[in-house]
Amino acid sequence: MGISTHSGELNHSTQLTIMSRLTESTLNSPTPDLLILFNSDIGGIEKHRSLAQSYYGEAHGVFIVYDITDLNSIYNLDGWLKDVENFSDTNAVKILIGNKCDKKTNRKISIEEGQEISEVYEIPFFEVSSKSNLNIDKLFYTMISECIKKEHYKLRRVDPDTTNKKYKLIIVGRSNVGKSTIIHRLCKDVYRDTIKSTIGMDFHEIFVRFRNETIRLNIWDTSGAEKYLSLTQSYYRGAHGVFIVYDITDLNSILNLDGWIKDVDNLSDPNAVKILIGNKCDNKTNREISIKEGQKIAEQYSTLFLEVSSKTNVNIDQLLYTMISKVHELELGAKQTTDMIKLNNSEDLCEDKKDGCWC
Ligand SMILES: Nc1nc2c(ncn2[C@@H]2O[C@H](COP(=O)(O)OP(=O)(O)OP(=O)(O)O)[C@@H](O)[C@H]2O)c(=O)[nH]1
Ligand SMILES: [Mg+2]
Repeated sequence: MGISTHSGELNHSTQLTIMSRLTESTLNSPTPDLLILFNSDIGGIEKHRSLAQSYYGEAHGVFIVYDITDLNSIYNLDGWLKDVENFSDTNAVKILIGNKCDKKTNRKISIEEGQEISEVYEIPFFEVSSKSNLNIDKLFYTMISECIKKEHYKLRRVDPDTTNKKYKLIIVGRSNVGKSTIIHRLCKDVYRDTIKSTIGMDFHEIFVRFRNETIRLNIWDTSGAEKYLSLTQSYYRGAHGVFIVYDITDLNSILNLDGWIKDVDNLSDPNAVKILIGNKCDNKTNREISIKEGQKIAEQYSTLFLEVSSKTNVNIDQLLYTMISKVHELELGAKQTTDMIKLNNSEDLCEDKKDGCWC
């Protein structure tokens, strides 16, 4: 694959060296950027495969490339994609690329086939041609903006503080969907595989920095057991945000979502931010609920939506960031409305006191 870079156009013959050039440059860089995997010209590339494996851990983004004119180039794609999954950071941005899309007459792999592969591995997909400069800018723009977004979502945890800003959050959903493991990941940044089923309610407090402010988060982790339902119901009041969780590997976990969401609507503040979470998205082989189905449910109930994995730490930062920024946004909106009401009232007052007005 050729890539347009500041140093000029790189053509097909240089492709074998690009990866090592890139990886060499990452060696000297404190924050390595992107790792590019080429899946053509297999003989030479196989040698690089083990070299690549040692760089995955540091990469913020990985491009996995095949050649749309060469069927062989997708035969061992599975191996590369498995390597990426096993060796790279779960938060690294991955993009599948079908290169040489200018060579229409020699095409052996259709766009639809490329899309199918990308859907199986749940990564974005682009067809590009470096020769005719097709989609190259878009590809790099997508990669870089996704990498920046992921960095942006990281909220710094800080020591307890006497801040006045306190958000109450509550997490609900059927038993075993992974509520406690999500909260554990959010608060302690670790995954515990053997968490005991929650008895009644657990409380966690963390402090995070958000837009130059410290926010105290009071997080209530509820039990999904039927017998604790009325206890959970008594905790919605005053909550700024509610996480409603289901398990993407368990169809039963969405069956009674309606009940949970009705409780949230009836018992929490009308302005409470609601996020529907499809947990355990690492467990692709046992998936029973697709992303599209999750999105549809979220639309139906007017909630935000994210698929996460507390096990492999996928989208957990984004989850907390989204919740806090939405609560913050609403708070700001409410404050502006209050300020406007105050202003209007003072204008009324001003009208009343036309003579000798001092306001
Ligand atoms: N594969 C996978 N398993 C997970 C994930 N999150 C949680 N689990 C597993 O799901 C099981 C239930 O997790 P919990 O966090 O205890 O579930 P809960 O919703 O708090 O359950 P209750 O407290 O009984 O309401 C545990 O065995 C976890 O290891 C995940 O992201 N991926
Ligand atoms: Mg629990």
